[in-house]
Amino acid sequence: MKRIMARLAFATAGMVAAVPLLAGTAGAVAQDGNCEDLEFCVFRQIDRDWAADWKASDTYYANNDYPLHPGYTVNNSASSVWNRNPCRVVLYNGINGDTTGGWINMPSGFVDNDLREVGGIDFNNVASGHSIACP
Ligand SMILES: [Ca+2]
Ligand SMILES: [Ca+2]
Ligand SMILES: [Ca+2]
Repeated sequence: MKRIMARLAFATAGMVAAVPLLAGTAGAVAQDGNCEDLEFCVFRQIDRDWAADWKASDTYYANNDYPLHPGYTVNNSASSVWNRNPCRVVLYNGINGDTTGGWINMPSGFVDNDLREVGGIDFNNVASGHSIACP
């Protein structure tokens, strides 16, 4: 299942070369460290432990700690992901939507429990932001 979804994500990655840069950090809803329906979540640990959860885009992880683990930055530390948002999410290696170091395109429902291998690449400990891209 994981492999199939990862392959799907990368099959579409080439078609979004011009990734829309959405305005990040809406921040209207507080993060609580619980990955719930409608949220996009990254996790510091493999197998989805230590969640950082969002309902909006955030292209700058350097000012985010894991809500239940203060002092542990989200930036360059995610090891698994779960997209529970109804829209596609693009996860960036770079801050402010920079795709230079790569990105992952994740349809709604996308799960990867170990970012050390996702779609043939190592995306462990590099994610620095995401955009939620609704049609
Ligand atoms: Ca939550
Ligand atoms: Ca942020
Ligand atoms: Ca990074």
